[in-house]
Amino acid sequence: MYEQISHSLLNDVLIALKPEIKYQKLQHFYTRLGANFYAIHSLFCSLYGDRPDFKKQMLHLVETMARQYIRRPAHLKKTDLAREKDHNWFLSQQWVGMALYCDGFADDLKGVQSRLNYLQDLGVNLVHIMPICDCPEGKSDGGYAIRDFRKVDSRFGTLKDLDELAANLRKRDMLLTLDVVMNHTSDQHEWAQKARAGDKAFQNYYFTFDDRQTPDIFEESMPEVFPETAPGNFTWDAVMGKWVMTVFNSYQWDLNYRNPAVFIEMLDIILFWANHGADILRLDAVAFLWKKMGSSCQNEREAHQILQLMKDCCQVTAPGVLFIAEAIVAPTEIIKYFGEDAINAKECEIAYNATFMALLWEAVATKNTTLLNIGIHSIPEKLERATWLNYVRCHDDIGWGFSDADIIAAGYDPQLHRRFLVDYFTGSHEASQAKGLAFGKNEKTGDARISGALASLVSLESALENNDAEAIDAAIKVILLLHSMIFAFGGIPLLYYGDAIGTLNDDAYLNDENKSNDNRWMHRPKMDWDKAARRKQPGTTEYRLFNAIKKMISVRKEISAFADRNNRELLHVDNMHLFAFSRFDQTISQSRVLVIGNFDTEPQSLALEPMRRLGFFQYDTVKDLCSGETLSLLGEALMIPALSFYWFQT
Ligand code: OTU
Repeated sequence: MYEQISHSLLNDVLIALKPEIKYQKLQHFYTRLGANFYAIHSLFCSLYGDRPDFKKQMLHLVETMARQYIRRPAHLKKTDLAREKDHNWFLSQQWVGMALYCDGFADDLKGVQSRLNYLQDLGVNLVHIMPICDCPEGKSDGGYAIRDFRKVDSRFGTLKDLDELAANLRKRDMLLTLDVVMNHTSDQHEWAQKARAGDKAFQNYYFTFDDRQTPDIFEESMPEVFPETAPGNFTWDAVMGKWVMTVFNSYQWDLNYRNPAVFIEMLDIILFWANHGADILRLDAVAFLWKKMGSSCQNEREAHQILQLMKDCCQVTAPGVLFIAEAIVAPTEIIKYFGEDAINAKECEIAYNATFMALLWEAVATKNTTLLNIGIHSIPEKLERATWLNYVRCHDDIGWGFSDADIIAAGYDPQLHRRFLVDYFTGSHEASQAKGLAFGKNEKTGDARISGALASLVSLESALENNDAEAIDAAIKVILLLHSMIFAFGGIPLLYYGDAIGTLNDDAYLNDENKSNDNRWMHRPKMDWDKAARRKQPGTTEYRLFNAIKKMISVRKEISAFADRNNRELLHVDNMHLFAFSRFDQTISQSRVLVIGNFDTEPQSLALEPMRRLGFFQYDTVKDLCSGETLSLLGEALMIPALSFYWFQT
């Protein structure tokens, strides 16, 4: 496209702006609009250019950005300017996150505010509050079936409570992350209600069909997300007399991004939450944004264009705000959600590192790191101004999202190996005391994922039941080992609430008819604050976990090599139980950290000579940053204790 077309369109749009926008002083807005307009226009044109009302939609888009810019509070505009100057601010090792349910963690938003000291005690300075928007009671999918995108659910409080919490977080230099559920709405959302009542304009917000003809074609190539509880991807709505696309639960209607009105509405919602103080927005289920017959309806090119366009538009109004891509897809696909390049096609600055998460769990089950090593190599290089969200557990199930080719390269049969993992974490394998449950079992494909709390999956629950001190020790070690990996790997570590005190599976969901058929609720507990208080009592499990994690966090924050500047080197060591990589800071010589984890239940040896050849271990001793321990390097090998890790300063 010629820039001239873009320039002349921009002029037309600016002339046509409503007087209440036109006569405001919006210097920074116009600078950014000018800088981003070529990209915005190109993307908008590629998605919606064939519509007769394209120009009108373009004007509507610019007005939406301008209105939200006018509403953007002055202090957030100041932050925008500061972050534009220091645009890599989020790559710093200072950031450590936690995801939590507002009600599970502390009843409501006011409660969360009263518990911020707990987070600060641990060292957490980025809080992801799980969805807080208004949802129908019951059919809420844990907040991901939204009835009103601009209203805080009354169970959690009010928008004013959120504003107060955001202000309080800012005073503490903590970041706020909120969800925007872009892919679907609740069937109780006003748009769905209007569609149901026969309003054609709103039926066009969704994918609605009179008969099964088109749905049947879609079904041929679309996988099922919740095969047990919500089989198929379409639901018959008797009132509307139509089929509607529902990829997730039957009460979650997929939004139709072929309609520019949907894009503009969602942009407005994104900017609404940006203006309420969210520093980071987690964009849910982004892989699903574009539906195309004959495809899996995931990771489509247009889904990426929608995200690029969202990013460009958000940068005009609220450039300090970051996006997290929640795309739990294959490694080669996840990477694309950062964007294809930093100038023309940037998307989300942050993405869930689902591959690393799944590989870590695989290493726990097999007690070796063959697949972990292979799988990590399969993650392509990311853009410079992009970072991972590294996590061990989250509110969802664990899916075995590594590639079959990698499983084969590791010497396993893909189907059997995936089955082994499910057996291992559900405790049906003889070598396992894990207490997870299979989730999303697909009878057709034989696939299954895993639900369960971290502590229960690493057998802390069974160990406590059996009062087995050795097994308790081992479980604690695994929890710490897993955290040592996400803190050191590169990216923002995201803890899951409850994990730092060893919270176990919670069965309460079984007594709630709205939750009992979704076992992900077993790891969405009500925080036990008496248990949390035991973190202060030496000798308790809570004390051991909390203080070790707290220590790791504080060490991480001091080591600039842990900032994510594509400064990781994966190391091949000749021991299939060890996982090793180094992190370095190019700006400071001698600043290199060697990270080693032993996933086996026996001590494992690391041969020193090959490491020396790589430039490590040049002296007779080496210091572990976390424990402060100094180890002798006089032998030929270094023993790495069972289920342990080191962060060596070399
Ligand atoms: C996301 O999930 C959320 O994290 C889930 O809690 C929601 O149920 C879902 O979207 C629908 O809003 O879409 O891109 O259990 O890993 O559904 C991946 C499967 C998603 C989840 C998957 C995920």
